[in-house]
Amino acid sequence: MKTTLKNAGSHSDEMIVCRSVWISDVHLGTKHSRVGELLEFLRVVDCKYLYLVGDLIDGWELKFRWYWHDDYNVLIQKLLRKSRKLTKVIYISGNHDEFIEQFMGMRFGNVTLARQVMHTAADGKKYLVIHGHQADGLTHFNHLLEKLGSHLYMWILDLNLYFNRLRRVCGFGYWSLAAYLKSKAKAAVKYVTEYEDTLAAMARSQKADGVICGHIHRAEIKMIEGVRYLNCGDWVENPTALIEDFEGNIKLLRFHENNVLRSGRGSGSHDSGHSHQRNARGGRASNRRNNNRSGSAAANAGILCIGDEDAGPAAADA
Ligand SMILES: [Mn+2]
Repeated sequence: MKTTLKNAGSHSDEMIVCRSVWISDVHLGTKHSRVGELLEFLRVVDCKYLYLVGDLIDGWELKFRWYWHDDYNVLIQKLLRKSRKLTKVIYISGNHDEFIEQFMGMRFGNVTLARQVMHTAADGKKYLVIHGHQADGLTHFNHLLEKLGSHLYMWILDLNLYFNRLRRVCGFGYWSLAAYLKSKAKAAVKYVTEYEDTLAAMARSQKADGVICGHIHRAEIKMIEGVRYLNCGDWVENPTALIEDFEGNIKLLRFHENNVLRSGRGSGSHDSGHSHQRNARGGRASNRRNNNRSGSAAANAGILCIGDEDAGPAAADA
């Protein structure tokens, strides 16, 4: 898995310069975490806001069986290094890394920890950024079932690994058993729909234009009754990321099994944004927290607001 992104599609040798990046569900601590590919991605991406939308570290799995690869340290160092430079790194807690919640309010380098934030895109649109497991409590999952499900899921991924080795030997391409099972199981389909609707409702209740989440390992961009629903997927099964360009367009990138980063579905139509080379750099404010400067303070009281300092038509100096 050493192929680089340099020969990825038509953007050869280019950096992906963009305003924001969202990734989630890296699940460090499980052997299925695609850290190598994530490092490749982070090497070529240059952004102002980097969101880790929960489940970066899999505390459940680590508690069960300690597994810490050398690459994990490289990844953490890379994230910290980015946060010391020009990237604001925001680490949102998920259900597998709830333990970070006890550190809320503390600083790790320049990394901001939060349960949820309100992101203002370059076009002034507001997005609630949240891992999404909070919606489970509102549906029908209980905690025990959830943990059981999580182990079953790991087991299916194990099975998937062996199965795909066999497929490769026989000359077939990659095929995800987990994705297949999820698409076939009626309960899973119902769960996903309920999940998406609940998240969209959460965004609506906070007067946001959309929601950006993770948790269900299913990358997606769609409209749900007037609210944009964006799920940044995962780095376990199908590595994906959401990226925002300097005009506020958000699109999905899929980092495929064959190591090609391709643009996926999504309403954002721009290419990877390198035509807007660094035009937001000049206006970069310091790394101070900017939760005190919100034009929509009434609607978003108590929630950390990020990105509003350089958003809106006035700030988009393209
Ligand atoms: Mn999760």
